[in-house]
Formats: sequence, structure tokens, C-alpha cells
Amino acid sequence: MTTRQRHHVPDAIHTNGSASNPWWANAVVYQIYPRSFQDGNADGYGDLKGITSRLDYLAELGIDAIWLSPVYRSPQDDNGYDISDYRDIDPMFGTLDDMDALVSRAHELGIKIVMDLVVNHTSDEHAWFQASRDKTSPKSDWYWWRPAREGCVPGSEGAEPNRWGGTFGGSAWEYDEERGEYYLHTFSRKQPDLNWENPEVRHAVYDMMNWWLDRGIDGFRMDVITLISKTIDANGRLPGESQGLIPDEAAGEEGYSSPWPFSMDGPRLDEFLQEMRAEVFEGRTDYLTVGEGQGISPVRNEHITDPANKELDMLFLFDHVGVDQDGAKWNIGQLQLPELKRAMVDQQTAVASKGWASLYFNNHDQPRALSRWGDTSTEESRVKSAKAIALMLHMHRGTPYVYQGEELGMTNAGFTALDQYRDLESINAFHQRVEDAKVQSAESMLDSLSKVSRDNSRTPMQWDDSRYAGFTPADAGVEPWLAVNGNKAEINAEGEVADPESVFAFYRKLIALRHTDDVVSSGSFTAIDVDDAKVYAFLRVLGDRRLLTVVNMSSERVSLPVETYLRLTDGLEADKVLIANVDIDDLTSSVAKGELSAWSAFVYEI
Ligand code: TEU
Repeated sequence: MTTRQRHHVPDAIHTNGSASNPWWANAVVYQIYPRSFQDGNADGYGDLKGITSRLDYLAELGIDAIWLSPVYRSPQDDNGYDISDYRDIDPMFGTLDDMDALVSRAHELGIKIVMDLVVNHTSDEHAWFQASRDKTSPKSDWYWWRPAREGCVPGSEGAEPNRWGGTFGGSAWEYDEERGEYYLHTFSRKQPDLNWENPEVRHAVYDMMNWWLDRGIDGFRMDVITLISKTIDANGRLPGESQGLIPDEAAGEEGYSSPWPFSMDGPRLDEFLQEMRAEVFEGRTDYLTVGEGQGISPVRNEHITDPANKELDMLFLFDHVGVDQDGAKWNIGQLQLPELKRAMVDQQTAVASKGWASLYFNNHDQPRALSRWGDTSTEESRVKSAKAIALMLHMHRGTPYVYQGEELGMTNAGFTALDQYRDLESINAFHQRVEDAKVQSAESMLDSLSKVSRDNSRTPMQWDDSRYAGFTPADAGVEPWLAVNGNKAEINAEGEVADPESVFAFYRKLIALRHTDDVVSSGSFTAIDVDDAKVYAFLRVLGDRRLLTVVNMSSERVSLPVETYLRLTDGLEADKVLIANVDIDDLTSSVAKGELSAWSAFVYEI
């Protein structure tokens, strides 16, 4: 059993119930989207055996844990985020034995396995929901069922209980003929929201969580967990019900209003999270709970992740990954760096003394940050900006998350036609916005999709430059479920793992730095020159050690901002540069002139 030594983390952090400091305080977590990671049986879909076959690659990268997007039994309406059996593996991914084998091999390599927990909703094909369709069943109020709007014929146009829209298009209410009522679905109509007000629902979830932890997994990433507590009145009625419809003016450009203001960070969220912690995690150690935190502010993050409140270890926040979208997903604009810096600073400042930060720019829902905020116009700028973005993120205080392919410098898909997309959110949004609401032209929407569709991050992992990038065997006789990116020849693991100048090698150095350097894992964070439009600079301090991180987040040669320059007036000593994405001599000469070349990034001990 070779488990890597965990670097001791000073008590300044906090414990998560275990005797020692939490393992995740100086760890790096790698997210796998199983459908696109490695196809182990040549059917065009990724699977568990494929993942197991690639664990040595992840051990080489140096990561400490894997967040596995859902592999449970599912109709795959939302690629597994619609679960029909929490205690079984979907045959497309393999079996429970394959899951046990993956966990066992990962543990041998010192890598923990964190599963995705999707319990704001189930699939409509889950036995719980099917039972709930019968008003007389014991599960009749396990979901949010409501009659048609007063005075309307159930099932007729406009008879929905209110005007909420589902995240994936259409009304958030679906009429069920058998029950004669509507059920709420914050996401797709095949993802009915569970009623967390019902203690039977909560305890069924906790039982399932304990079943998985007892089976040997190491924690959960909790899907939209901050949506589970809905805002209801004293009579258990949803907003707008007692006055009929939510007023028309509340409806957005597509004719619906969002349920999220009534479900994000709801009134009982802290209570539910504390109950879950008590029922599932109390007495356990060395686990990780990370929640997806829609609607959670940095200040609320501090409360939820403060160990004294016994809720979650950390959360994924959203302010920073929305700074270029002004609240509208499909209208992505040019990044204004000071806005990103302020969002990151707010998150870091809020947890300066207690609580914790997750650090991410990429996941299976976000477009590739390199395409979004980097420069992929040339191979040189792609590699250099990938390293710059990585260094900027990984030098913050918190737990970094690497999304599959990010460590290779993979880019957005480059799709130009609707039939290349598979994500229901993208396809539904195209039809709703272009054909129904007519708020975007087809050309404009295809441009939006090319920039922000979730499929941009879901193209098959690029292992080599063979026909299907080594994801599916070239002679499999089947195509991967989603097209391989056309740049597989330039960007693939086979070409990068052995190359000391590759993006992969740079991620490996950043991960090693977090394992070995206390300042990186637990030093304080202070940003400087926050208003500078091109350079992001910040200090990490622990005891008498001070690390200065400087990143030119632009394609231009720039002058060092004042505060940053003043800390470097003595020039750079090569042995104090902990990591850099440029040749040290070039860096030294640029800094001596008070300048930085495009996408230069470095960490300097001052
Ligand atoms: O994501 C929630 C969520 O809001 C994302 O779907 C994303 O913000 C979306 O693209 C909105 O534009 C979680 C999962 O990460 C996502 O994959 C699921 O589709 C969703 O929940 C429903 O389970």
C-alpha cells in the first residue's frame, strides 16, 4: 500500500472532525466526467474500467482525489444527473464490482474517490417518483406536486401553478396525467425536485450516502445542494401560489421567471446540511464534502464552510465564473480582469480566518477557461496562457480542482452546427431562444454555443493523436458519443507527459508545490494592484516567508503595476523564483525593465 505522505498542514487551517488537519487543505482534486474520459469497452462512451486503466496517469500528475461525475443508473437525459437508482451503476459505465475495483486501485495509489451526489432531484424513472405519482402512496409528498392554477383545466396551456421556467427550457412544471397534478423540476422535466421538507426524503438520502461511504468512497461533491430548501409560506405554499401567477412582469425574455430566487440558499439550508453532517459524517474522518453553491455569497460561504457550524468542508461558488456574462449565460463578453480579481479577492477575504475556498475555473458545465480567458491563437500563446491561468488559480489559498484535459491545455470544441451538440441545455436553449422566444438569431446562438455550451468541456479526453485521440480505439467501428476536438494532434497526453515544457508538466509542478510548501497551502492572501487591467499580483504570507505571485493575463507586453514593481526593484534572484512559465533570464531582464512579456507568470520569494 503506497500512500503518499500527506504534508502536515499548520493548525491555522481547521479540522473536519478528524484528529489531524484535513487532508484536503493541501490537496488537489481532479474532476473526471466519466462519459468522456476513457472508453474501456470500445462502445464510444467512457466507463469505469477505462478510468481505472488511467489511474497511473493521474498518479503521475500528482493529484490527491478524484471527483467522479455521476455513474449511477440513469436514463441519461442530463448525462447522469438524473438518477434512477442511487445504489447501482449504470451499465454504460459498468458494474458495482467495477466501481469497487476503481476505488481499491485508487486507494493503492493514495488517491481518494469522491462521488457526485445529486439529491436536489431524481430521475422521473426513479422508483421513488413512480410511487409518488399515486396520491395515496406513502411517498405522495416526496416531490413538489401542485394542482393546476385555479380556474384552469389541468394539463391545458397556461394551467401551470406559476410561471417558473426550468433551467433546461420550458415550464418548471410538468403535468402528470396519472396523478392529475403538476410536479416541479428546476432542471429538465425528467428531473423532478425532491421535497426536502419531508424528513423521510432526507433520511432516505442519508441512508444512501452512508451506504456508499461504508462501501469505501471518500466523500461527495453535492450537486446544486444549495437549492434543496425551497422558500414556502406558513401554509407550505410556494411564492405566487396564493396570488395565482407570479406577475407577468416577473417573466424573463423567454416568457418564464426563474425559480432560483425561491430555491437558492433557502431558509432551512443550514439546518439540512447540519442534519446531513450529523447523520452521515459524524465520527468519520478523512472524507471530503464539497457542495455546488448556486446563489452563495462569499460571506455565506464562510458560514457554511466554518467547521464550527458542521455543514460542509467547501463549496463551489459562481461569482468569478460569471464575471464575463452579466448574469446572462448566452451573452458572454470579453473578460475584464479587475472584475475577476475582485470576485477572487472577495472569496479569499471572506475565508481568511475560518472557512475554506475551493479553487476552480473549469468543470463539465463551464466552457474551457483557456478558450474563454486565455489566448489560443497560436501554439505558443495557448501553452503560455494555459500555464499562466493555472499558476494564477493554484497560487490562491484553498483547494484547487483540475478538470479533465485542463492539465493538457485542451480547448473548446470548435463546433459550428447544432447537430454537433449533445447537451440538452444547449439544444433546448437553441430552440427556445431562436424559434420560440425569437430573442437570438440562429447565427448568434451558434456563436454563443461555441463559447459557452457545456459540450465545450465534454469532448473526449485527448490521450494521443490517433483517430479518436485514444479515447475510443480507432478500429472500434463506433464513433465516440461526442466528436473529438480537431486539435488532438497538437494537444494530447502522450505528447505532454514526457515533455518537461508541457502544460501537463507545469500542472505537475504546481501540484507538487502545494504538497510541499506551507505558504501555498495555508499562507494568508493579499492582493495588490487590484485595479490593474492586465496584471494579477498577490502575496501569500506565512510566518516570515512571503511569496509574490505575478501574472500578466494579457497577450501584450506590459509594465509592472506600481506596488508589484516596488517589491521587485532589487531585481530577481533566480533561486528565489519558485515557478515560472518563462525562461528565467528573459524574466529577469523584463522585470529589470519594469515589464512583463505576454502571459508571463511567476512566483517569487521576497
Ligand atoms: O449544475 C447546476 C447548474 O446550474 C449547471 O447546470 C449550470 O450552471 C447550467 O449550465 C446552468 O446554465 C449541476 C450539474 O453540475 C449539471 O451538470 C447538471 O445539469 C445540473 O446540476 C442538474 O443536475
